[in-house]
Amino acid sequence: VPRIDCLDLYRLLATGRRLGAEFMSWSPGWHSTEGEEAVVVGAFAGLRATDYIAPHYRGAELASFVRGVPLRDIMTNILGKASGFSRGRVRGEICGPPSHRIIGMYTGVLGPQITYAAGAALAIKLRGEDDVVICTFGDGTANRGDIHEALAMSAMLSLPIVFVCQNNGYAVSTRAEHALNRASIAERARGYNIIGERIDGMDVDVVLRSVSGAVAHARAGLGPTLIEACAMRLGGHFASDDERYRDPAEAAMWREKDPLAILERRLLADGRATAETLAAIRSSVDEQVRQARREAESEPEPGSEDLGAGCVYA
Ligand SMILES: Cc1ncc(C[n+]2csc(CCOP(=O)(O)OP(=O)(O)O)c2C)c(N)n1
Ligand SMILES: [Mg+2]
Repeated sequence: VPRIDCLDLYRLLATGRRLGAEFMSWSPGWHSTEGEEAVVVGAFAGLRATDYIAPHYRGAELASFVRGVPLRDIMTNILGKASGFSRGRVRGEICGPPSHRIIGMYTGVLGPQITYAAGAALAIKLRGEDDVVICTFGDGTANRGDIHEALAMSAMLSLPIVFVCQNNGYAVSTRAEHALNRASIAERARGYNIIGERIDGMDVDVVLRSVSGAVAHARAGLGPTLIEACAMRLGGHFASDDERYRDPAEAAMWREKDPLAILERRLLADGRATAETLAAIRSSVDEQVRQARREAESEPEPGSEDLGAGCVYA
């Protein structure tokens, strides 16, 4: 397991939570990562800078932050500013900057990104490098054909890739249990003769440990792993979802296992942090997000020159 300072992990989780709150108030269409921060942080925090990531759209803003993209850049891109790395052309959370080796979705279609990730893993193998690719996707997206194509090819060619299903219990209003016929996604690994593991996605230490093992396996040339990280979408599908399709008691029950609270309780119990230290981290995160928002808001909107010749239209 990579050595990551436990307070740094806490800061990453807290930044994810705070960023989500910021975007929820900004747009009624925002898809919140609340409850799934441990999956995103645990999946991406232990990587080398030269590894590639292809993050699921829900949590992609946090994935960029974990990769070291400055908050201000994440913010300008999501607010659609001309200075954002997509210059306001693509929905800002679904494509991180390629400079940080982030493979985006580039359209709203869920699934194809998984095959882009397998393609990146093939490129690494053909070049004889020892980088790895981590790809995350939702439980709903797991029922697309793309994942099977990517698994089949990655298993056959022993590609250096880790597939992490971010199972948050729902695809919009469809329960994962129902859509998956009460089966486990991790179990599918057996059909491809690769390792499959179903883990607690609310505990960042568990996710980090499991993904690190799979990364070491992939780096050693032993091929892909399929991890199913079980978490819960604590809010609606998007900010304005009235969630009439589920019992409010469900999310309330899962809130007891809030990934921030789990880490917080552990750090306090082990004496690795005091309540004051953690509160100070949360307030510095709060200030950084506010500052990034202020700076991003003052950036200019894209103009027709950002859509003209050489850009979107030839
Ligand atoms: C191919 C495709 N089908 C349908 C949609 C519409 N859609 C957007 S988000 C979403 C839910 C996806 O569920 P899941 O993969 O579990 O991700 P989650 O939203 O739970 O993070 C759907 C169906 C889409 N974007 N792409
Ligand atoms: Mg889902």
